[in-house]
Amino acid sequence: MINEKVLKALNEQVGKEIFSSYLYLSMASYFDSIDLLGFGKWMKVQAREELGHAMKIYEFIYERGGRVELPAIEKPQSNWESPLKAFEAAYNHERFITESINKIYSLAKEENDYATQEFLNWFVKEQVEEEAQTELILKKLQKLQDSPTALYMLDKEAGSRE
Ligand code: OFO
Repeated sequence: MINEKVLKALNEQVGKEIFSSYLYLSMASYFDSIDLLGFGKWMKVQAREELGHAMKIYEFIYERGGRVELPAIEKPQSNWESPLKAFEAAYNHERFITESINKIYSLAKEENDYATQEFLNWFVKEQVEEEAQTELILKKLQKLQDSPTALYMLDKEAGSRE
């Protein structure tokens, strides 16, 4: 049976992952609305991955004999000043998620919940990737210096994400 405090934190994390998906879908909609369809696609792929993260935790909770209770999901922001600002927000959001995973990890350690620590190792690794891939695009956007050609190229590159 899963530890009650850890279960509560995991349930909250399911909500955070679903919110991540919601936020990235909102960013996809922002990019599609300004005809940056490559970034729009990138964000849609990301939104799907986030739902996958939520489901991974969902299944783990049931494997451990817990009960999933979904929290309320807040409305995501729907507009950004620029592609750069949207990616800045995406990068900051990933850092927030990393912190949240780390906190659950610490809690599982305190509660001697070895199974959850083992389970969270996948997320710890995944967050390294998620931060890195978002930061890479952010850095490229910072270097554009308002060049529409460079933005077009970067949009095209982002659109190749499967
Ligand atoms: Fe972006 O990794 Fe889940 O939230």
